[in-house]
Amino acid sequence: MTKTILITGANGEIGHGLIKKLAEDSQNKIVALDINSLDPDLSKLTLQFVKADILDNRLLDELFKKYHFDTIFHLAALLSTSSERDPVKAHHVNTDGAINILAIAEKFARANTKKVKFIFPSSIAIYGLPNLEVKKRVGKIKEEQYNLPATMYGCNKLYIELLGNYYARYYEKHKKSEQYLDFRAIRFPGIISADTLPTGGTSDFGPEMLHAAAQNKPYACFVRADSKIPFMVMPDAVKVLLKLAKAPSSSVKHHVYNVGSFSISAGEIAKYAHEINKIKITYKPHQKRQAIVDSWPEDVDDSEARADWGWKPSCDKTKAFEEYLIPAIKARYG
Ligand code: AKB
Repeated sequence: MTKTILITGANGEIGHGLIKKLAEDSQNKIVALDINSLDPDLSKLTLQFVKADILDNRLLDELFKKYHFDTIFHLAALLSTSSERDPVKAHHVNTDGAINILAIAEKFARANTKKVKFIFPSSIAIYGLPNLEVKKRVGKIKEEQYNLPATMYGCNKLYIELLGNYYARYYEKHKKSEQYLDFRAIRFPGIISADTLPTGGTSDFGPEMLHAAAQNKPYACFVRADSKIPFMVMPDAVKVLLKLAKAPSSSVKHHVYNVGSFSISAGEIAKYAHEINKIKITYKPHQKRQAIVDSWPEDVDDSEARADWGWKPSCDKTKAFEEYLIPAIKARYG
């Protein structure tokens, strides 16, 4: 059956992987929205590309009227480091952008008596561990623990999770047995892609180090070697978004899930980078960025996602580096 899908922030890292995967099924009609131009090879995979601001309500309204979206992947956001540089702007882009689109999606779902799926990439940034001792002790964090973010980005993501929950439940109340806005969120770890580099995140030291090695450039890492957080490779990030979007409502028992793959320190990533090229890697911790990474959990407990809708990453740590990242990044830079 044909599905119309809206992807916001389509030209970002996840957007790249997601558009390519969704376009493999000709039944998926993709409308992509981004404030920047979309790469031409992606643009041709979409029904329409709209260059616009996520805060442009009138335009969003028109798009909903025209396409009657079945599913929305709301990817548009400023990442954690960019958000710390301009917290007020981050608040506007991240939370105002989200409430606009949530409210419009719900309005159209209700007006057309049609269920709309809203898939939202939240983040491990919603967690805020008070110190390294607690971080070590907690280990694999559960969804309900330490929801006290240290960053504006984390606050924004946590609030959007709550907004999604609000809109989904609010409309349950208004139309007893039907839930129009089907809000589903994933708390992503850091993501590493062989094809693209992130901009403005704090988990960026992982992908940056590997891509620097492939270009034979020295790398000054902005966190200590022992800084450890969970990561996932891009193909698994796309896989989990699609898996959650496809899961039957009966198996999605919560609005928000942790999803894990592997946990790794900057020092361990450096060892893998050296398998690409023996570049010089130094550690020059940036006070604010280090504090952000220290406040994020070492790993996530994703047993709910595994039990409820069968989440299972394709890559463990060894497979992620030896079979995907190292060969693909080497190939990318020749
Ligand atoms: C960031 O570093 O801001 C993101 C994230 C962990 O959500 N990659």
